[in-house]
Amino acid sequence: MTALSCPELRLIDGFYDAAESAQIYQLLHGQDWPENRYIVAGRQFILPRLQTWHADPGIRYSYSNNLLETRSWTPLLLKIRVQIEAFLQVSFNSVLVNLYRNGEDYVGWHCDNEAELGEQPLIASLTFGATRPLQFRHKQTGQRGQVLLPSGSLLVMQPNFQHHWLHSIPPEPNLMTGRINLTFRNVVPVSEKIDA
Ligand SMILES: [Mn+2]
Repeated sequence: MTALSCPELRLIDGFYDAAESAQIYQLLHGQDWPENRYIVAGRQFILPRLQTWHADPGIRYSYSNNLLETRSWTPLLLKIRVQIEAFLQVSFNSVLVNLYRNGEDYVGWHCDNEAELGEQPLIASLTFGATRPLQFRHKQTGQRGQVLLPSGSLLVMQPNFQHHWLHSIPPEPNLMTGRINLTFRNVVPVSEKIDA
């Protein structure tokens, strides 16, 4: 199964060209990365990747608040946000930055369906650095597929993708180079949730 047969995924290859992508990777890689050991309910666990979370003032996200401090936008992240918003005609108020340092880093099967993302979460996912496959698995049928995410590509996860599919980035033990992934999200502010 290819991404084209998963109608809830749209891949734009070369959203950034190779030179821009390499520069963005280097700049993001040089940011201050926090420790990836977390204490949850008194137990320590190690996240198999490094993460930072950046959001507009007042935006809270339970996933990140459990693990991560909220950072403000850097000029680079803001510039990319503006470009993605203009291209997709969608607004985002936050971005989760993931660094997969090499093929040992991964993310297990999950879907991004936290309540704060609202009923129709559209997520824009940018890749810089190593090409990794995003695997997906249908929640009901078990149907599986994958899409390769090259450096500079933009993957749009349409809202129903989170409803119907789980996704993962599996480990690749022989891969020595890193991948940085930006996932732009729109988190519904707490006050709007109360009013809704
Ligand atoms: Mn995800």
